[in-house]
Amino acid sequence: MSNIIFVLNGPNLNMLGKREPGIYGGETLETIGEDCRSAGAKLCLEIDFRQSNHEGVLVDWIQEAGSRAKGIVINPGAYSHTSIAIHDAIRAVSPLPVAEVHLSNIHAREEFRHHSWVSSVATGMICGFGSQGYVMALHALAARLEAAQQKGQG
Ligand code: CA2
Repeated sequence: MSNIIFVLNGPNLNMLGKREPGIYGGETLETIGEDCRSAGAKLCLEIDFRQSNHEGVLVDWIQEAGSRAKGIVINPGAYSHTSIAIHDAIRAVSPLPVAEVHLSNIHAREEFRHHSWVSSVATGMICGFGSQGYVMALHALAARLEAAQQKGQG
């Protein structure tokens, strides 16, 4: 079975590269997707890269990952700070490994961004390294998958 990783992106991330480059960098979401696919190819991961502005769509995709994927990388955008539905969806696919990623360091920004409902149910969280965080997350999931497959659990 192939090692499919869903890379999910939440609201407004389709605007990357068009506005606020000082906070989020100059890369577009399309080039982040290309970075993920080329890192995935080296790590023997098949990348399914998606973006939605809608909370319920992200919940549907997390549920779909529960049956089709070996892991999730998710940047839930502003839903990180508000969404119990995404928190519950991630719990529901446990023990599927989930890496939460933020381009910016959410702890160095406004107070309302300091709490994420996703972090407590994610396997781990990377923030503040820009688009490189997605590639770091893929490396972390690949290492975990490799360890599980060696133990016969993958
Ligand atoms: O740092 C991150 O990756 C965030 O998840 C980005 C979210 C923000 O709400 C989170 O607190 C942290 C924002 C998504 C991107 O929003 C844009 C808005 C205008 C122009 C470009 C991007």
